[in-house]
Amino acid sequence: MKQKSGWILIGIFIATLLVAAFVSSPATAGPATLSYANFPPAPTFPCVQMERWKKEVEKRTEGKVVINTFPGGTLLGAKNMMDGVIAGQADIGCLCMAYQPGRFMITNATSLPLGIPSAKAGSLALWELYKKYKPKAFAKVKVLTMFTTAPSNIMSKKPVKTLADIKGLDLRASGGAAQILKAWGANQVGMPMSATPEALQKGVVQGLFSSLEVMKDFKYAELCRYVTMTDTVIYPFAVVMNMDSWNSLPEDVRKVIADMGEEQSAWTGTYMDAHVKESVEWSKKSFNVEFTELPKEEKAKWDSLLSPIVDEWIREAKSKGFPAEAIAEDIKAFTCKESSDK
Ligand code: DTR
Repeated sequence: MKQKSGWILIGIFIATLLVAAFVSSPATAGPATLSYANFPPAPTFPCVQMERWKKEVEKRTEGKVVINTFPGGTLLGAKNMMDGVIAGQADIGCLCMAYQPGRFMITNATSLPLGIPSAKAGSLALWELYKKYKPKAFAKVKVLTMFTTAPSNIMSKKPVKTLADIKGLDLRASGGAAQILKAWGANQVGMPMSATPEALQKGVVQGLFSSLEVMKDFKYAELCRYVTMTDTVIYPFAVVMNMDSWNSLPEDVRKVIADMGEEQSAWTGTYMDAHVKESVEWSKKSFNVEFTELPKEEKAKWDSLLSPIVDEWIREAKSKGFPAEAIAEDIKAFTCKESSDK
């Protein structure tokens, strides 16, 4: 009898060891699988950069990670991206920070009219800004990369050549860009990019204010036959990861991913700048879209309406306790450096 219970105890001991070994070594359980949510449709630039990142991470981690991508808001939408990732509804999410202006005060300052000339310069300046200030808004997530669009221009169903033409015109924009439209006298209508095709189709808006790659990617050229070049303001994006998901990854995988932050930012900016050029050519060729450069005098009038925006932001950000002047100066300095260096 004694011998039998001894064997039972040994059996329980071995079984416990086996279970413990299985639970504590996820490496033997196969690759880590991560979900990556995005809000716009697959052919658009936030998703193109997502697929490039997925491919590179899977390659560089040699099969230790598998990333399942969810474009088109199939897992999380434009406005619940950040909170969805924090809550663990997706491991990774790509968000346009401009859609939540008050939430990301520091990084959204890049969408002030500060003269960012390209997506590449904007992306790298934004990444530097993030690294310098490490904003509290991101304390609950691991930030994987940040990037910006190319500067925004007006795409519309009717020609806009003067301030009189834009007065009262229903145009769609979000965040910092929204303020700019208001300053020019447009009737600004706020909504994420993912809601814009329907609004244009139904005539809720007569155009939009964004980077020009959307003329091709969303086929807006079909409806908006006029573009007014303002080259004003960029929209900032972030890619964030759930903190528990991040902490559960093996050290070497985390290193590969962390080391890709700046590279992915530059890659996306470069892709965006080239794709805007392609989209402009495509729009001219396919739909005979008319592009208007504002004459110098007219442009000066438009620019002068924007000058109070930065001062107003500085006042507001300061009242909330942010080092507002330093942030604005840093954005200008980082942009200058990135425009001349790279
Ligand atoms: N300009 C911003 C962001 C943006 C630009 N291109 C795309 C494509 C897909 C989603 C968002 C964006 C905007 O107008 O929302």
